Amino acid sequence: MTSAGNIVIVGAGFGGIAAAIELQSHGFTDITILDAAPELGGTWFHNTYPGAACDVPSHKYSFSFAQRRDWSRLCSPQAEILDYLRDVAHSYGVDRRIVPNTTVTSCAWDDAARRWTVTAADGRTFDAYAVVIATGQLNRPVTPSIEGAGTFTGHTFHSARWDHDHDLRGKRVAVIGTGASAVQFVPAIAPDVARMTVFQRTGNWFMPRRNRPYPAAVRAAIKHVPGLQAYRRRYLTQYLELLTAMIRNPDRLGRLGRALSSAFMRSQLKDPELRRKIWPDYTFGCKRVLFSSTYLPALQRPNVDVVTAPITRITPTGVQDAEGGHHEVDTIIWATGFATRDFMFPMAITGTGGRSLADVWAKGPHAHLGMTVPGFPSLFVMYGPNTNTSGGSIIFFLEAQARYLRLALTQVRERGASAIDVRQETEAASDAAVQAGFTGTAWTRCDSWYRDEEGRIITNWPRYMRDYEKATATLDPADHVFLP
Ligand code: N01
Repeated sequence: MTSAGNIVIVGAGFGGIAAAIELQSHGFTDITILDAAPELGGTWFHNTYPGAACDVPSHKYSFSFAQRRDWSRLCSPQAEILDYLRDVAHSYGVDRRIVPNTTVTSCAWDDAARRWTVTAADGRTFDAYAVVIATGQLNRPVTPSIEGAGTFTGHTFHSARWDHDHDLRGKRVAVIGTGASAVQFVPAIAPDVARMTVFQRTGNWFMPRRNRPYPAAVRAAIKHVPGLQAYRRRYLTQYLELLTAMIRNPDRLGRLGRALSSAFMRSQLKDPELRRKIWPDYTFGCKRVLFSSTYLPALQRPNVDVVTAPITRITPTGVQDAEGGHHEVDTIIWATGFATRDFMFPMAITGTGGRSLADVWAKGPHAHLGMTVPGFPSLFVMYGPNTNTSGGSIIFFLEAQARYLRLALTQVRERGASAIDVRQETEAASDAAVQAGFTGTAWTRCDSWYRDEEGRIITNWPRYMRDYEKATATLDPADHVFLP
C-alpha cells in the first residue's frame, strides 16, 4: 500500500511532534508521523521505570508555545510529561496524523522522481517530498555483552523497558550502570527490595534535586501571578547556560561547579569508604552531571551495596566481579544506556546516486547544524549529530530544529523547487566549527557516550543554547542547492 504523506516524520516523541506543529502552523498540511510504538511519546512512552522524571525543570522542559502553569513539581514525573505531550499534540491536531505501530526500516531517495520512499517493516510504503527523522539519540537500549549473560537463570530487563509485571519486593537485585536512569530508579526501588547491589564502573558528579511536589502556595503563585512563569523560564535558562559555561570553562568556572558538587556530595556521603568508592575521577562536566538528592542517601541504606570492581562474568545465579566476589541475585536490571552512536541506524537511508548514509557516516556522523547532510535532499534529522545538550533543555533544541526545517521547506515551496540539498562545503565548514568548539572544554577530558571510537565528540553541541538558536534562526539559500 502506498500512502500519500507529502512530509513524513519518523518518530512521535517531542521532536516529531514539534516538527509537525511547526509545519502545520505554517501551512504544510500533508504530514504523516510514523512511530514504531502504539502511541506517541517516544522516550516518555518507553521509559517508565520507577522514579522516571525529567531532570531539566519542567518550565524549561516543555514547549515555549505550550506553557503549562500547573506542573506538580520542579521536574515532572514521566506520566505527567507524557500527558503533556499528548495534550499538546491533541490541541494542535497533530495526533491524528500519527500512524502507530510502524517501524520504519528504510528511506530511499529516487533521483528521477525526486521523492522519498519510506518503507515500514511490514512492507507498507509512504511517499514523501521531505522526510524528518525524529528518532533521537537515546532510543535503542543497550545491554553490554558480558560473558555468561545468557546463562543467568533469574529475571533480567533493561531500565528503558521496565518490566512492571516483575515484582521486585523481597528480591535480591543487581543494578548494572549508574547513569541518569539508575540514579532515578535506585532510590525509588531500594526500600522495597531485599538487597540491592549497584555495580558502578565510573563515578558521577552530583548536584541537588529534591523534587518534592510544589506546595499549594507555590502552585497558586505560578498559576496566577502575572509574569512569574515567564520569569521562571528566563531564570532557568540562565541557570542551565551557567552549567554549560562551567563545562566550557573547566579551569575557571568549572572549578566552581566542582566545588559546589563536592560540597553537596560530602554533605550527603557520611561514610568515607563509600565516598572514596563512588567519587568521580574526571573533570566536572565531562560526563553528564547528575541531579539527585536521593541517590547517594539510597546507596547508604543497610540493604544496598556498591561494587566498583569490574564485572567479569554473569553466572547462572548472579554477578562475578574481578576481585573474586560473587553476588547472588534474583534479578538483574541493566541501566547501561543507549546505542548513542547509531542515531537512526539500523534504518537504511539512501540519498542521491543511491549513496547510503551509513557509508557517508562511516567515519562518524556529522550534519549541518546536526540536521542536514549533502546528497540527502530535504532529509532533516532532529536531535542528530552534535545537538545533544549537557546543560540545556533538549526541547529548546528541538524547537529550533523544527523552525529551521520549516524555513528550509518554505524556501522549497516558494521557489517551486522539488527539494533542498545542503552544499558539501557548508556542511564541512559547520562540522569543523562544531569540532573546534570543543577545544579546551570539559567534554574532551574523559571518555563518555558523547564520543565515537576515535574520540570525536559526535553527540553534543559544544556551545550555549542561545548559540544554537542563533545558528538555526535563518537559512541562507546560498548554502544550499535547490533541485528543480
Ligand atoms: O545511560 P548512561 P542512562 N559494565 O549511558 C554503565 C538521558 N536521560 O540510561 O559511565 C558496567 O548515562 C555506564 O558506565 P560508564 C540522559 O541524557 C535523561 O542512565 O560508561 N557498567 C553508565 O554508568 C542520559 O545521559 C533523563 O563507565 C556499564 C551506565 O551504564 C542518557 O539518557 C533521565 C557497562 C549507562 O549510563 C542515558 O542515561 C534518564 C558495562 N559493560 C536518562 N556499560 C532525564 O531526566 C555501560 N555501563 C531527562
